[in-house]
Amino acid sequence: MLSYIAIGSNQKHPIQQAKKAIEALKGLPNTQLLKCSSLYCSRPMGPQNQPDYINAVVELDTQLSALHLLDELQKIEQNQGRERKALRWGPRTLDLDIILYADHSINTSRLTIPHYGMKTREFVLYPLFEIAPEIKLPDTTLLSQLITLCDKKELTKISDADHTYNTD
Ligand code: A4P
Ligand code: MG
Repeated sequence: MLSYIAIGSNQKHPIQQAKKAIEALKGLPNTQLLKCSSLYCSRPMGPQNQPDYINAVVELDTQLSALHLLDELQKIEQNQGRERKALRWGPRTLDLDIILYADHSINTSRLTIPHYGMKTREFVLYPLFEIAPEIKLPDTTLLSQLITLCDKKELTKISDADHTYNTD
């Protein structure tokens, strides 16, 4: 299954956190990391008294079920010191969200796919567009259409693209 994962960090050296997460994603069982967007810097969505975020999106080819993939992503978040606090959209060392999982629509207590915020977040849509400009959502909406409706705000690319990872 092709799946897209959004990476977000704004604590404890976010660039390093994002790079470390990409390395961890390369090591997921029964999974290959196929593409990785540039790293982007974005203004915080939610409380404004927190640092800017580093965001990126990766493309995985995985044999894991969506739930098993979520378990693995949460392990990576824990390994990188993720604390879950009551404050909604508060700062975090690492957030890994499943944006898309093939063309599946999933609505369970633990998983909503496509991710509930993906259609309007510039820090998800633009990195995703960089690596998968042709894709459609399960409801057949084109990503290219969503991009035209989403203001880029202050999103800036901070590193060169390194699209293809050799997983040998
Ligand atoms: N969950 C349901 N669907 C999914 C999914 N598709 N992928 C459940 C991952 N998890 C999913 O997540 C809470 C629960 O969501 C999980 O246990 C899982 O079962 P969480 O990571 O503990 O909580 P959270 O991420 O704080 O909550 P939320 O509401 O998902 O936050 P968001 O939407 O991820 O927003 N500003 C900028 N610029 N960049 C950012 O990346 N991120 C956030 C967090 C706020 N502001 C930001 C950014
Ligand atoms: Mg999350």
